[in-house]
Amino acid sequence: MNNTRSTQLFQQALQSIPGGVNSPVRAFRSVGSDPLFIKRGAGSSIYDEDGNAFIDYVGSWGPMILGHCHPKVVAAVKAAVDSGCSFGAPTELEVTLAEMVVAAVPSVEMVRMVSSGTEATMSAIRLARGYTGRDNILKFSGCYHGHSDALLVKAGSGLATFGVPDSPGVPADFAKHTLTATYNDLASVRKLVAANSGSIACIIVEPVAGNMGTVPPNEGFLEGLRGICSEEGIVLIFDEVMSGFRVAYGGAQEVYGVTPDMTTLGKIIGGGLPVGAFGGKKEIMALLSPAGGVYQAGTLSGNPLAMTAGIETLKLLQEDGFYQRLEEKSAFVADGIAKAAKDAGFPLYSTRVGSMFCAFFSKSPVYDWNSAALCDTKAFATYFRAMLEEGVYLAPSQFETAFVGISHSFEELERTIAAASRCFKLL
Ligand code: KE4
Repeated sequence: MNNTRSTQLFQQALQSIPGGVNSPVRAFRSVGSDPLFIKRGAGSSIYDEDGNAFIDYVGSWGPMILGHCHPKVVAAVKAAVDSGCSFGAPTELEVTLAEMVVAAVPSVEMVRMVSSGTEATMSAIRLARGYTGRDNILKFSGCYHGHSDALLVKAGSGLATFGVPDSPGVPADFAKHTLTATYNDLASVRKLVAANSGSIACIIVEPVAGNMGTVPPNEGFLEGLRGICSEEGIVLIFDEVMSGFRVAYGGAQEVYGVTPDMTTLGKIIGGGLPVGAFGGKKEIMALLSPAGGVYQAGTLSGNPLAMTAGIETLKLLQEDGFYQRLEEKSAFVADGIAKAAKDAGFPLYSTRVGSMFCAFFSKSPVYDWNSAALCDTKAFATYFRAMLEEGVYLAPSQFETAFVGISHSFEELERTIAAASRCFKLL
């Protein structure tokens, strides 16, 4: 594959951007390759600066559930930009998207818009601390909730890829307020809660973990967290930045029937433009400035272009049969890749929740960070590079999720499976 232009651009980028990228995982460090510079996307495909075409399973890490450049989203944003990019004042668009989120997500009675998932989780935690008057928080190793200091403690995405579970620059005094339990292990949660009784403000969890690869919740895990939080007066936060509007229109909380006290969102609700959000019970959200004393703010929060892209995207997700069609496509490709590995005699542990799926290079089941970390990341890197040569763009890390979009055709899914079949035989 010719990637001359990407190589030139990467060398140029390295002079002015740390690591040559604006987000670490994009650097392809864990797959032993230089990143490709993408020129454009269209539907389920992306095209790099050398003209190579790829079937895209990253989809901007989740937002592009409709595929790239959906005509209705593009048209709406083009029209919106003619009215202005940003006012720093309330607009009707913010009310419209807020009402769509409230109508869709069971736990959300009120919602605040921000500009990233990191802002959403950071703010939700501050609000939970303000609501409970407690300082400690509890998260799960292998889960990633963005890069605010309190959450860069055994984070799952990015840092896990680099095998650096804690980040330099996070003061020990901050990290000590973050307790870390084991995903899918309620006993580990109960132990920490008992040892810190009355001091935990919130438990934040990815209801479907997507940042150590895709790890579904075990039967009873989410219900167990709900019970513990209700008993202990702990705010249960579902971080649905990735799973929200992805695994169902109402997110994982609709799929599993467990309602948290707060939910964080991002990615899909911006339709590819920068949006995050946090919402929940009115009695909690009422404490948020300027209604209450818990401060949070943002110059571009509720940005009209981002709101427009989000509104148009959510409208299209409500079309009859959307999630059923997405489920059929997702099952087809994930099962096809799993079968290709099996037929090649290659050990793979496959997981999928809706249109989030992962091929773990592991002989044994993956159900938490410790089991995910045993994956053969070298073999994954070889597979990733081989799939790229086949025109299939996967997430450049074993510890990420692959996303199917509604614009992926069955012909492309079949091509993906055939490519995987050839690649597994190389390993
Ligand atoms: P952002 O700040 O990147 O918008 O959102 C942080 C975040 C919060 N919560 C969950 C569950 C997330 O998955 C994320 C971000 N996801 C990663 C993908 N693993 C973004 C990709 C990147 O870091 O470049």
